[in-house]
Amino acid sequence: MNVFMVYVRDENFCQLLPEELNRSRPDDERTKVMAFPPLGIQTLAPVLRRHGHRVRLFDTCHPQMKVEHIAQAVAEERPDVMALSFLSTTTYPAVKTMAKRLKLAAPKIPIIVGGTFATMNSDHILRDCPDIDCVGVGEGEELLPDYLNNLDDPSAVAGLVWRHAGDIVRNTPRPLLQDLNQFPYPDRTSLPIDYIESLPLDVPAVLSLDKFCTIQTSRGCPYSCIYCDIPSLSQGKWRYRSAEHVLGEMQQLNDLGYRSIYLTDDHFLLNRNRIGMICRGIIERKLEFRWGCEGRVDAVAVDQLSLMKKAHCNFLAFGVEAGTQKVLDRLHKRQTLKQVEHAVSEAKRHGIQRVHGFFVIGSPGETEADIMASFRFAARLKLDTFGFNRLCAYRGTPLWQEYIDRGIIDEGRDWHKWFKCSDIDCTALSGAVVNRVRMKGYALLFARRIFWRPISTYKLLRLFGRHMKWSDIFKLLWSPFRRRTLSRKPDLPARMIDLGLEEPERGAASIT
Ligand code: B12
Repeated sequence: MNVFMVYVRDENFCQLLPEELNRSRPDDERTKVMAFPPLGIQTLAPVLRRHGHRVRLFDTCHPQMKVEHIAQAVAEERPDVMALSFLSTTTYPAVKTMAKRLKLAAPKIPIIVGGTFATMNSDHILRDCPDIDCVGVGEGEELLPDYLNNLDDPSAVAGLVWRHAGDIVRNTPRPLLQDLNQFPYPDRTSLPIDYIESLPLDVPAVLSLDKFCTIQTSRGCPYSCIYCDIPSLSQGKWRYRSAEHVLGEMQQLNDLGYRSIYLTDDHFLLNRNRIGMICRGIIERKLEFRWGCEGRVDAVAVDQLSLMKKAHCNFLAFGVEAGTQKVLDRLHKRQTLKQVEHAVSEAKRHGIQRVHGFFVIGSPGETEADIMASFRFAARLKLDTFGFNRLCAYRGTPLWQEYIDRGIIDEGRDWHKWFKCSDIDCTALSGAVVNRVRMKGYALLFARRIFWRPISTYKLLRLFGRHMKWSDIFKLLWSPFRRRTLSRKPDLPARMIDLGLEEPERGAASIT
């Protein structure tokens, strides 16, 4: 069969590289984009090919892979199936637009969607979007080939949610995959795109022009932080590929010339032995790429950090979240400030080049003093980079459930939305206050950093300066202090709209 696989993404999470950096040679057909590669479709394409299907990949970050181009290709090539893949709530509107346009181009060709958000909202999506024919719930490696084999009998496909005689039919669920070593390595060559290692920000922050890709070595996380939906998606389990299988893929990437790799694992740092085996393998095979990953602070062992450094790990991102134990406990983070300090200082002591801290602000129960305590905490830590984002509630998280229980969110009407806590929760500070305190916090953090760590600050700026104009670096540094103009009004829960509380600040004060 001939399958079109389309990765639909949020436009603000990708950016074309500036013209002067985009074409290395005049005959270069490839486009350079600052974005993460679409690992979902890259993973599924070779699996389908192994089953004898032909697959064509599209990624909407490419200037010639926008909805109109794909619709034209559909009209010309008439694939047997169109499979749309997307990650999050934020992309759902774009997916609906895509499905509508592709259906117009080829009304009889079935459209199946999959990915994290689709998995969690399958019935809702089918009720909401007539252009989508079915949803593949969960992992696609076995489900998608099974679906293609049973196009005439969708009832035979475990994990499929589909329409039949006007009803929505939910087939028996498909269990989580047990053996992740059985699949071919992702296809990173078909798309005519070079993904560029960058900071995921709204100014061009290119880190290097080396060949860059992502890799997933494990799935899931056993913890239950209130803002994360991974435990519900992965049923609280952590599954992993063997070190050998991972090293085989890394060897291939090394031989293909990749020199920068980012692990998208939910929690790479969970199993020390496995990290040890992978790192020793990288060293023994003399693989040349640098790599980065994310993880919890309580899983880091000193001996592994030194080995990770030797194996060219140059980036480590920790979910720090907050600088007060009170907020960490409210988020069910199950970590202490001491553990954070230990992990960050050990990572720096062992020479990890860039250690990043993810923080959230505007959490329920958090005061202005708590936010400033987080900034002061960040200033004390030897972090190289940091991000302070407003906490959001996504469907499938314990926090979302709490808001349903508190009568703030109406599951039936709000399922397709996501909310900043500060817009909807009266126990959180209002958005305006959070933004004001954040500016103050950043000013303190930057000042302390320049004063206490001038050399590392200079080195970091020099790294940015290799591929960025100084005006862009200045914009990057200035961005936390810019007044934010909303590109779109924030989503509000249906009940707040019913009550006419469409100003988040007022709504937050009176909904509960
Ligand atoms: C890497 C990553 C990113 C990268 C982007 C990656 C990219 N390709 O563009 C960056 C950092 C930019 C990012 C940004 C955001 N992300 Co993100 N991200 C991830 C992360 C950690 C890994 C994704 C990944 O590479 N997975 C590996 C591949 C192999 O898995 P997959 O794509 O899910 O595909 C599998 C299945 O879903 C299925 N499948 C996929 N497509 C299809 C299609 C069909 C037809 C079928 C049948 C099956 C199928 O089969 C695949 C193989 O099993 C996930 C967490 C996670 N575990 O998924 C969060 C995650 C998806 N992100 C999340 C969020 C919230 C965001 C942001 C909104 C954050 C923000 N506030 O700014 C943005 C929005 C990005 C967007 N929509 O474009 C949430 C989504 C929650 C939700 N319900 O919406 C997640 C789940 C994290 C979390 N803990 O909650 N993200």
